[in-house]
Amino acid sequence: MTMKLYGGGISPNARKVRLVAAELGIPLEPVPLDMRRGDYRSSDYLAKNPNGKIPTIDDDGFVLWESGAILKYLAAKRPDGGLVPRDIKEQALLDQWLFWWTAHPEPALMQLVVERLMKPFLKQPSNDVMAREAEATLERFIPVLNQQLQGRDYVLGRLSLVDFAVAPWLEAAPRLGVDLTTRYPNLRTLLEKMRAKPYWNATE
Ligand SMILES: N[C@@H](CCC(=O)N[C@@H](CS)C(=O)NCC(=O)O)C(=O)O
Repeated sequence: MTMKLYGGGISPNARKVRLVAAELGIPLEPVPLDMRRGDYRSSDYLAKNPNGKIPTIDDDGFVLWESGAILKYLAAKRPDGGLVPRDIKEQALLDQWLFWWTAHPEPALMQLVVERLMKPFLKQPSNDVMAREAEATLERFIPVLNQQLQGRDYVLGRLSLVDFAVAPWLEAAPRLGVDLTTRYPNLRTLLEKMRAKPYWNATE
């Protein structure tokens, strides 16, 4: 049975999943959810993901949420796919960058999604203080990634899950009122490399 992916559209977290699945040749059956219709909070969907967030996958009855966990699951299904290093120290570095990304830059970017996309979409007032705090967090942490990419093609040197966690957010950043690719040239180069993947546009 084809693996189902709940949620999609412009969500960078859902896009991570589509991109890794495409890189690994894992077919996905998209199950679109409409936030305005309340699909994220329907009892059927909350039974799969009690957070009422996307993405969630259903692999023949095995349900998994949290995009980072989903990426690791997909990679584990294709151990020869090359997206997780075999060496345990390199694996630990992959986890370091994945956890770092989801602990620091991503929540700040998510805050900007809430203030600058979701609230206007739902016709709710935005909170400028929260948005500025998110920008300050990005100012602190994004240079760390830019530095890591100095002299490297990808975050770990070779293509890995980390690049798929980061790149959809770099692409989404201008819509959130932050430009991470003009100010940080190594991030721009990374995004250009990811955009050159043959499946990039088809997974939008
Ligand atoms: N840490 C979660 C974040 C999931 C998340 O916040 N998804 C957003 C879309 S990118 C969402 O569902 N937002 C709706 C909401 O928060 O109600 C993951 O990586 O899967």
